[in-house]
Amino acid sequence: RKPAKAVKHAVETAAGKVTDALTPDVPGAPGSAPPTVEEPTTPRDPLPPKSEQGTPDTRTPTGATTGVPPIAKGQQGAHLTTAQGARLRDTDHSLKAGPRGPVLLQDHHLREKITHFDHERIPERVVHARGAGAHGVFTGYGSAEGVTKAGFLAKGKETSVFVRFSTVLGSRGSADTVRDTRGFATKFYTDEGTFDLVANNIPVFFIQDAIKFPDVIHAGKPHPDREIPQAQSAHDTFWDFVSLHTEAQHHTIWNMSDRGIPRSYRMMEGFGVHTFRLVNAAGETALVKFHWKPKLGVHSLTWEEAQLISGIDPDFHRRDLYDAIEAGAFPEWELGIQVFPDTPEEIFAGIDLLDPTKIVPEELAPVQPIGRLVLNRTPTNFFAEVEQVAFHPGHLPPGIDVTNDPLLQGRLFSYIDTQLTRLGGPNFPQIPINRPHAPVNDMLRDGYHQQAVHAGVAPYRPNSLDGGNPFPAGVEQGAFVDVPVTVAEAPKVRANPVSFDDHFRQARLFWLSMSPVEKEHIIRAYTYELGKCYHQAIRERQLQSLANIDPVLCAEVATGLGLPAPQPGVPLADVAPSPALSQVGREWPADGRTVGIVVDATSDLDGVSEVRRAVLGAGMVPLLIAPHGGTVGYLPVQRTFATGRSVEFDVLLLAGAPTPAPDAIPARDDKAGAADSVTVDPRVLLLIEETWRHAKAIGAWGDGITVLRQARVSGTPGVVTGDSGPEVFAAVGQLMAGHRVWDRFPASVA
Ligand code: HDD
Repeated sequence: RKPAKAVKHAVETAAGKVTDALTPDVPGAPGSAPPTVEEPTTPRDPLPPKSEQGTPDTRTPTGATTGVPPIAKGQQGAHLTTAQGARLRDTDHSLKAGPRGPVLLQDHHLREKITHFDHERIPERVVHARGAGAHGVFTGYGSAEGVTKAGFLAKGKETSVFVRFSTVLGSRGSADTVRDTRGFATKFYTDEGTFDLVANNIPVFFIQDAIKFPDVIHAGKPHPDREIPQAQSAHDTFWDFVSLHTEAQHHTIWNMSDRGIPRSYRMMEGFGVHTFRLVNAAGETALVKFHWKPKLGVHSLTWEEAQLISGIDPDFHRRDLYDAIEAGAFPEWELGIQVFPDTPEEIFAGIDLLDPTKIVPEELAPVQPIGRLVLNRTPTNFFAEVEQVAFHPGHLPPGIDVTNDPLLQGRLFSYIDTQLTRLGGPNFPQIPINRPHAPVNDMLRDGYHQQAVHAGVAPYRPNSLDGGNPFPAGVEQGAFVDVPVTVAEAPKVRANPVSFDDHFRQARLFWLSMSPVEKEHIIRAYTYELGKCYHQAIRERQLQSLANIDPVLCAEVATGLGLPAPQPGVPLADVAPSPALSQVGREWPADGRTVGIVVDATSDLDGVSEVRRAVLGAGMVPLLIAPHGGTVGYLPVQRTFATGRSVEFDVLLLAGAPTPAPDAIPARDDKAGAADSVTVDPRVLLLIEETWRHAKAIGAWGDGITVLRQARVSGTPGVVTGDSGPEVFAAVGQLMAGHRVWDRFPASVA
């Protein structure tokens, strides 16, 4: 593990005090290191090449490694040139007939520069437009060898990967923390061909048949007349769809749960959703579902945090991913599989494995770990890598095959089709980020943006002109062989199996598996979203679905909407809860969490310095929040009362009692601190109020204890005090393992 960035920048003085702080993520922010950029002078030697910035290798020879082009390019040569390589004398003035005259059409550089700029954008993805990505490495455990011959899962085998996380509904510039499903797409550059596991953070999907995908997305996207709301499901068309297509109810209850607002991409599970078919070296098959399990556990924001962050830091998740990797806190997941026998019925424990709206509870089929993913490198160029990466659920290596899940079957068509428009033609696999690491030897030729200069005259086979090459491979040469599954003789129909008709059982299973506080959040989310709908009929129809899931859920939401709760329209399913679905009640590592420390000139600075060291030592990030930028004593400040907001911190420590600045917004009367002589800056009181409301731990020592009293939170759950900073941080650290102080949330339902 790399030393944390924070550690890298910390400087110890002779007295052993930490004098420099974590480099803030905003360049030029208080406390950041002074800029080291040199003023432009004369041509300099090119910088050493960065492999990712090289000119793409335009050949596709056998055995070529791809995605890591060799030659340097981009702001690294000494002299500016045109796209044709002619050196330029001036790029700031267009060619004119005299300094005050008209611009001349013959100015090629002007036209080339503007034309290229005019075409810099490509169409955003029709779904999952907003995302962030990172490179990493996957290491197989070897534990899957009994069920699949896929070489990248062999024990100790390392494979390069690229992962892109995303939201579904919003545009490219939308906020990260909206309530939505998250995409979790992984490209494994295996030696046997690329494997794309195009997953989500929710294990089921809205619809059972891909033919409805345009419909559900039209319903979720902004209304076509005003193009609002952006990146939201809280509007009429979404709820119109999900209340009319009740197969969507299971996915929707996951969206309304805390899973819809993850704390970080690093703290999300991933699910392949569909059942896949694996085949081992002996040709035996098994059905499986893929799961990603995050090392840091599954954690979420509160809805109010998510909403505040959408304004305060719309790039919250993108920043978090980037910062964690740069700091050496590499995000990690285990890949696991649930394994089911490949029977002709494709049913396990009564659950239809071809129905993508159903899970198999982990209690019935445990998730067996088969490998580890570590993300350890941020992209060099967002457009080239994150924007241009193209996934496809049909990119499969030998040993992994598809099933007849009708949603998966439709996806197999859609992903290649969408790239033709988005990436401008059929040669997108030649874009560096998409190039397989396995040797490519295809007979695909020509087309827009062809990068290869194919030699030879016979791109067909058999041929006698190019030596007969290429030859088909057999199983012994590692060929992908479609599993010869028997297809039942059946009439051609537009219909689903009857087993797909059960739309409420598993939504109820999910509801019953939640802790009281998670249930409360679900109730509030439904009440909020339906409260944003304009049409009464849609609310009433959705309430009917909630009644079919659970009468308590329905009654609570109905009360919030001021509507009567309908009776269940179907018999309530008799299901056992699945404890594995709850996010509450376990303890997890707190790596990479952010600790806000309020200080002022009167604070115990040596104590603060010690706490900073302890926080860094625990793999977390300390951020000092002070009345002003610069330094407090010898300690550099990262956030001021003007720039800091509670949502950025996972916990808050108070080491001082900052008094209001002359221009501060006056404190509310009821917070005026009647009991204490010192009046605390109201922005600090707001920090505490929000931190408390969002059920995050708070700690204080010294004068900070006075502040707790003024904020009227002393003695409440998850608020700890002590004689020294390190003592308080140790107690707060324990609370962080549970993610939040759950006792602080009201829970009206059992
Ligand atoms: Fe999809 C993108 C995940 C159903 C059609 N999908 C896309 C991405 C993810 C998923 C993570 C973003 C990939 C990236 O980062 O570039 N999609 C899923 C999952 C599904 C699912 C887990 C159900 C289990 N998708 C689905 C269906 C269809 C599509 C049923 C169409 C019939 N999805 C697309 C697409 C996208 C896409 C239009 C948009 C951009 C792209 O493919 O490359 O083809």
